[in-house]
Amino acid sequence: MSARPAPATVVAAALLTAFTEAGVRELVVAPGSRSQALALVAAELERAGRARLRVRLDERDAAFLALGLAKESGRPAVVITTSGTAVANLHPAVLEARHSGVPLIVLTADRPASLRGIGSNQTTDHLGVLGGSVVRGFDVGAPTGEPGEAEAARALAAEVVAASAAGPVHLNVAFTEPLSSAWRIDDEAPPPAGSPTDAPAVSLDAAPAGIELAPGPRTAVIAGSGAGERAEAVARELGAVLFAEATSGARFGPQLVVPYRAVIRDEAFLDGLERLLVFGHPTLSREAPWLVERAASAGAEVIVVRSPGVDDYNPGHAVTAFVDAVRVLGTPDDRAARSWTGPWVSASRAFLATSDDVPSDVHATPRAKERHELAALRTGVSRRALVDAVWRATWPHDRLVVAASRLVRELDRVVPGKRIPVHANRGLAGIDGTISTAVGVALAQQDDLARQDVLAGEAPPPGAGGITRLLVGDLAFLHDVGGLAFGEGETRPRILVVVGNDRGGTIFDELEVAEAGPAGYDRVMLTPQTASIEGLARAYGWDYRRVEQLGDLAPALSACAGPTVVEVPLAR
Ligand SMILES: Cc1ncc(C[n+]2csc(CCOP(=O)(O)OP(=O)(O)O)c2C)c(N)n1
Ligand SMILES: [Mg+2]
Repeated sequence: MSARPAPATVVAAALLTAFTEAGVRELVVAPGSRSQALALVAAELERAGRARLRVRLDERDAAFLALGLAKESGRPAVVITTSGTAVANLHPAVLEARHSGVPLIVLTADRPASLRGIGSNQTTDHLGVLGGSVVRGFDVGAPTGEPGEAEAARALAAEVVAASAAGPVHLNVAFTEPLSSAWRIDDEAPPPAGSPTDAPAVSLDAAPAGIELAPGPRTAVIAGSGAGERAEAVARELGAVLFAEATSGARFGPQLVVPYRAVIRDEAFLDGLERLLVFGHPTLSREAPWLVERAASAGAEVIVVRSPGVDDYNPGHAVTAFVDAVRVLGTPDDRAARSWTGPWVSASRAFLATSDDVPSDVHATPRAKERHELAALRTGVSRRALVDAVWRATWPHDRLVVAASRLVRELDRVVPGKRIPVHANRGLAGIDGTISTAVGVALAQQDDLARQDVLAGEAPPPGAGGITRLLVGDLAFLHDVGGLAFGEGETRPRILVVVGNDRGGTIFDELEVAEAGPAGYDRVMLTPQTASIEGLARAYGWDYRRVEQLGDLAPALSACAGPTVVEVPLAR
């Protein structure tokens, strides 16, 4: 290497240090030659305690890991890759980030423009690959060592971080030989005081100006994925009923109505409804979009509270108003509010009381009850019992991640109110990248670096002592099995990957097509599988537990010393 630093490294250092100064803490690298300057600078930033670095072989996993880190931390996370198909592997996570408004920054290394379109090795149109899926794309020519390149790179990094407030951003940088040179952070000026922790984080739920609403009209609030606690507060302040999906982060409080599907179909409810508010992205029922259309056609006000960066939720184009935020003025009249919400909240309590797995007549005598309970503990685990146990085991300092599966629908149907943080990739509801996303959530939750005090003066994050649980089906588990891999020497978080193994995609069994039972249904829809979940877990160095009896489930879900797969066989 020459004594003069390579222009590639000068620009890589300027970009990445500027990212950290703008609030980025998490860097994820997948290996490659063209991206070496970026990767080596990232390693040096980690060594100096200026960022956390995770390394993943598979770019799809790297990108979903960054997605999970960004979702949980609310800060942009950066994923760094080389050129060619590596960039295409980022696409699923970029799409999910686009449709759920997550600040994901993808930084791809490229050959210079002069080598594109002439059959050069590993060269394609990177901006074209991700172009339709990012909120901004930047294409930067190869650094040549001209004065001012580092300053321009720093300004660009700040622009990229700002743009990521609305969703995924692509920064494509060309590099020519020499592709890197040695670089130590000590060569640079020290970071500005307080940086990077004092830098503004990009907030996923920034509260821009919105409308003011008064209690009075009989109101229902629907909370979809990403709605967050604000939806519950607004429902309470308005004296409204709250229909909160299990992945909304708003499924709690006195206004909550768990069996919301049935209530939405109830004529008495529909006749009474005067105003409907929607927070987040409802995806788990047909009833929510149906209600939007029905309420609007019956003359009710339908207000959607926008989520930054994502398409406005507008089933049947029926929504009457879109707003950025809601502020409630005044307090509801207690009697009027109770007469509106009372019947539905009572119906919810009755539903929860009777929807227990244990039939009520077994409580007849203590002996009978005891016998029944013993028998129940020895029975296999039902889907219902599994989702219930995972929900019960999770507390506010924990995190729950839920995959796209029949299990998330079961969870949404039955679990009671509980104020716990839940994540799910409901932007596009893919079964890809689920393990990687959950590992990202766990790492951000447990934030070891903050506890080691490397980033001076920072208090441990709220979830520091908790466990992340992922509830996932067998096919989604197999789809992202590579997500079980950790980079060498990296932090292994407390994460339980709970696999409901019904040996195929039984979500499709709930469709009309399954009832007809056409020839070939199992082969092409259910897609049966018999892989060894234990073998895969152990191959990646994870602990493994298998739970066959209900009585063993709760203990298996409460203990977690490190990455653990819990397999729960389920009947189809
Ligand atoms: C990337 C992607 N491919 C396909 C689908 C369609 N899909 C939705 S759920 C599912 C099967 C899930 O099976 P499993 O994970 O075993 O969960 P189960 O429904 O059996 O509980 C499939 C293939 C999808 N959502 N995303
Ligand atoms: Mg399955």
